[in-house]
Amino acid sequence: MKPQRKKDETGEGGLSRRDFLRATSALAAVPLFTASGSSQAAVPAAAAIAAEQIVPTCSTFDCGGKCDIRAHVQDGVVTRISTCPDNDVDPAMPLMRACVRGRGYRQFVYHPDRLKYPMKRVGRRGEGKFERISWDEATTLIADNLKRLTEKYGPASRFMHTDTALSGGAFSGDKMARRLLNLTGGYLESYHSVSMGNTAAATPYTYGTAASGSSLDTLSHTPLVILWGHNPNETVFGHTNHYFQQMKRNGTRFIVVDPRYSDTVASLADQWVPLLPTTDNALMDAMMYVIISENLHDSAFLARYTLGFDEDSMPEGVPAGESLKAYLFGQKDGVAKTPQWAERITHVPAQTIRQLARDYATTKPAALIQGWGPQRHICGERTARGSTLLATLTGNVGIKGGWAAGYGGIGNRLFCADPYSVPNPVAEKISIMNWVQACDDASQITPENGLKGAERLSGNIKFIFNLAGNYLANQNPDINQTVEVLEDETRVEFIVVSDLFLTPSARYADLLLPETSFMERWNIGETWGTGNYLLLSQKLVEPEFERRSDYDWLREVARKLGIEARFSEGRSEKQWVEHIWEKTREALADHDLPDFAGLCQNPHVYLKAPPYVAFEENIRDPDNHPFPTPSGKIEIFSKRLWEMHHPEIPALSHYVPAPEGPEDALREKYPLQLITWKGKNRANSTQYANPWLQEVQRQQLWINPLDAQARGIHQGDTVRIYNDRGVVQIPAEVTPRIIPGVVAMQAGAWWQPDADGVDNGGCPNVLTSTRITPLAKGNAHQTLLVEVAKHESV
Ligand SMILES: Nc1nc2c(c(=O)[nH]1)N[C@H]1C(S)=C(S)[C@@H](COP(=O)(O)OP(=O)(O)OC[C@H]3O[C@@H](n4cnc5c(=O)[nH]c(N)nc54)[C@H](O)[C@@H]3O)O[C@H]1N2
Ligand SMILES: Nc1nc2c(c(=O)[nH]1)N[C@H]1C(S)=C(S)[C@@H](COP(=O)(O)OP(=O)(O)OC[C@H]3O[C@@H](n4cnc5c(=O)[nH]c(N)nc54)[C@H](O)[C@@H]3O)O[C@H]1N2
Ligand SMILES: [Mo]
Repeated sequence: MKPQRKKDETGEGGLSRRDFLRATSALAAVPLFTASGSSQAAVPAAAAIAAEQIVPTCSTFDCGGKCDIRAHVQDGVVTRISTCPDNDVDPAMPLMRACVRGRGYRQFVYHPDRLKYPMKRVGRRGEGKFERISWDEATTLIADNLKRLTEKYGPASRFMHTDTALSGGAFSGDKMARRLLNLTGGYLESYHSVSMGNTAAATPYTYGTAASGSSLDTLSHTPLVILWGHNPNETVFGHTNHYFQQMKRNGTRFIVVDPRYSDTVASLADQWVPLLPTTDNALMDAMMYVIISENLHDSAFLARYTLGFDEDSMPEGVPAGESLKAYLFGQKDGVAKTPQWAERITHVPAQTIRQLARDYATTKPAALIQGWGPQRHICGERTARGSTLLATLTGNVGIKGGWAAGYGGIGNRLFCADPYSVPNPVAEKISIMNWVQACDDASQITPENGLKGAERLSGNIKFIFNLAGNYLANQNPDINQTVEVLEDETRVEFIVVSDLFLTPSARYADLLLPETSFMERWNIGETWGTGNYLLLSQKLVEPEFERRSDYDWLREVARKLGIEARFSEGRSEKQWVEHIWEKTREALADHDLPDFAGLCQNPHVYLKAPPYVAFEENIRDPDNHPFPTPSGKIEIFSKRLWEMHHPEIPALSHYVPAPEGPEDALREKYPLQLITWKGKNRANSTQYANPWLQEVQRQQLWINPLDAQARGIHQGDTVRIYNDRGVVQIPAEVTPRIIPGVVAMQAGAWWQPDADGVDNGGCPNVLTSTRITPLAKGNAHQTLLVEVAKHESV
């Protein structure tokens, strides 16, 4: 349910889309055309062969871009994937050419390992042994278990797992499964986006809302962009590549702050500033120290719009010495947050810090854009808020060409309507970080560690729907601990997984169902990040074998539960998609959208919204548009955080050493920090098995030559990466693209444990920790210490 989740988290959920719309839409007509005569001329019996159709469509996975892909379909088979050709480019629109993942979709959809039949577990849970059953048996098993477990344990024993693979589409099986559960008593919901939940929770303490992103077209004349732990060359995030490449050509200077020399550094950066992971706040603190001591801050802006900069602008009831200035100059702790101080912590040279601070503060406007990598850390909330303070100090909030914070989604984002959700009668919610505990011993979950809406849970999770997700095992932190709980069949009693492949999570299914792929279904693709358009995801080919869409079998389950009519409202999958489109047309009436038949003719619907600068009104007219914070101002110092009296949730977002960070004593045993990144060849673990994409990038451990040398590791050697939680074994890529003291591997590789539990797939979650972030109660996949050794020496 990512679109909803992101909508809610960015504070957009309660706002009518129409409130934001001020301009009309443009409809880029992209004809559905057939191949030219010349290509057919090469085929001898041209007349006997059905003409190739080139169908514009999009996938609905969870990567930020919904690219313009063109499927070549002939005789019911997708024969080739191409992308928007040069002669079909709408110059008024950002270009969304298919990336390497999009180009490889045929190898995903036609992969011989795809699941073909419904199957039920026959061995121990997790052993991976299944036998084929009929759909009738499968849906009876689901209906019977739902009835039995609900009667015995209540609806709050039913859980829908994180499943982002379909979150780029307006319609999906997981959305309809939630509907089914809600129509039959409800289910235990989880909150927190593992993607950006720490940013979403922290940003409102500065601005009153997390909806802090502007549209990228407002940056066309920004002379300086700092991408802070942001790698959009790979992660896309909407139209980033289109705009950033254009800006680069027009002379914008790009600086990238990242422990890794990412592909974005390679393609865009004029300067790379590597630092130790989790130390971003120290770098930010020192930048602020330089800016203030050199009088480069925007005093007029601070005086008019903010609270907490110095002792004269503090909220009432807070003792002296707590302002930003007092902290930076060490008024209380005697430590001035100088570049030298930060150099020791971050490993960024003091002179680089000074220059970075001066460049950011003296270039007007400047945009410091933070990705979500830095906030997927145990200190992620503070890092997210840190960038809001830098933007505030330099007066880059609410102005064209500036940038207020990390990506919170643009405030004028357009989504499809939601006519399918029904309220959940179960009030209690757990953090996504609590789910394993809720399967193991729910009595341990309290409001302090993540429970909302109740003081206690009534019992454990007994039933799990895991549809289009690999979070049951592969993507959840600390896999070994997770699967130990899942393997105990007396805890969770029934697990339904639907996927296209036998993934590491699917191995823990009691019932494993083969879903259709996006090419075999109807949907509407929605963007996230800074994209703002809708695309029809057309059904291109018929499903093969016994593959069925989740909605289709859910309908059968609903029938067996006696609620089919209420569940389906008589609509087929395509009819739901049509219905969603009609409701979207009503909600976006100003956009003059085509009807569904028109959409099928011209499947690319660009919703042109005017350039959007977050907080523009609050800055232009603060008297009538106060910030939605308690004080109505930008809160550099947050009294709400202050009142939490929590050492890891400071009222200012200053540096606090992270557990399993570079200052942890555990470094004696595990001296290297491990980070992961989202690579170009898959969306999380989706497409892991795609052979073309495996050729694009192998799963390797990036290790700096200094760290490799100290361990006798050479290029390509198999290395063991280990800590108290597990062992991973993959080849080493010895490269200066990673800062000394840090190693990195791509997220999303499939876990492949051998008999000793050593993972040969390169799944970082064998090593990651389940530590919960203090404010958001969220995930910290990126904060961990490991040691690395050449294979033979262990
Ligand atoms: N190709 C591709 N695109 C994707 C995805 C994918 O798997 N593949 N996944 C999608 C999803 S679900 C999401 S949530 C987004 C995620 O988007 P992001 O969270 O922004 O992506 P990441 O690659 O995790 O992190 C961005 C960068 O942060 C750096 N980083 C890590 N730790 C630190 C730190 O402590 N400080 C600093 N300054 N930098 C740090 C990493 O090296 C990385 O280059 O991407 C989406 N797009
Ligand atoms: N170490 C580490 N772990 C991480 C992260 C990290 O940065 N580092 N990032 C986290 C983040 S931000 C996210 S969003 C999560 C993502 O974790 P998940 O939400 O689990 O996403 P995926 O790994 O892409 O798994 C999606 C599954 O759906 C399947 N699938 C694809 N299409 C379909 C379909 O049409 N129907 C069905 N039924 N199945 C389909 C795919 O084969 C795949 O197995 O991972 C998190 N885990
Ligand atoms: Mo994500």
